[in-house]
Amino acid sequence: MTFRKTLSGLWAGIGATLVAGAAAAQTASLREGLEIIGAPTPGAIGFQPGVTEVARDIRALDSFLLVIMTVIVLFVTALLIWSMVRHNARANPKPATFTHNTKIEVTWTVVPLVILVVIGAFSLPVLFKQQTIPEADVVVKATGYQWYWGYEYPEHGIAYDSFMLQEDELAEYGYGPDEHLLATDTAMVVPTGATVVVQVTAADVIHSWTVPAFGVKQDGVPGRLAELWFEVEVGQEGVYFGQCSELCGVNHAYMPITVFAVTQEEYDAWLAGEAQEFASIGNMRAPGVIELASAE
Ligand SMILES: [Cu+2]
Repeated sequence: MTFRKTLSGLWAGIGATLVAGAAAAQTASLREGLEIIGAPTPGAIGFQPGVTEVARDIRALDSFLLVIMTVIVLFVTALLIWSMVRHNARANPKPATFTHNTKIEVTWTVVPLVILVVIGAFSLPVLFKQQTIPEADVVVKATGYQWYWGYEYPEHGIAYDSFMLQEDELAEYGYGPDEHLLATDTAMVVPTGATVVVQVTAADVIHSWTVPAFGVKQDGVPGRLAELWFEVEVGQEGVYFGQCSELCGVNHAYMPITVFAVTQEEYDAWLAGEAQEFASIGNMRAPGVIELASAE
């Protein structure tokens, strides 16, 4: 580890401690009124609830593909069984000698082609919807670090880091033991009913910002600024969890993502409070973060 890195780590530590104190108070008060919606359920095999249009589209696409896959599996299995019964050595002692059948060959080329076109016709619009970034109401920058996430609200001069809570810290922040490995000390806060654009990047290695209930996943690549968007439906105010989804080192499993989706009024109040807290501590930031920001 170089001296600069050590120094930057120290600064990050001091900054994080001060900011965590301020942000934790804000976060704790927001947490009280929020139900946990986007979380994994032990033993479940389905998706987490989808609270954005894209997430619901993805779930619909998945159900649609499951139907097509089931039909194909049943058809192929039936064909195999029929062929084993009908064409085994006992039932069919003298095998046929022909090697080509134009009708069948055309059929097994055209039918899969049609199936793929049908699948594409339903999946490409969802992909385009996901990848076409609309005009943002709220912009948040998410930076992946080994091993935590940093959030910035560039329009409001707010920046803080978000660390996973240890088991003995959960209760203090309003979480239960089930939220261990999911809950973080601070959270990304977004309003419902607004288009949120998240700029995703990373400071060291590749990470990936993912929240299943929003139907979003985007790699954060050092030196690049990628974007994703979501709009949490009004009425779906709650806590949503995600995970870093790109293997990024030894503590990859310990850099979860917490998002609070709150009403516009709560969001505005939080912004005002956060901005004040940051002004009062003189916008202390880790030099590493400042370098990254000014490099853009
Ligand atoms: Cu990671």
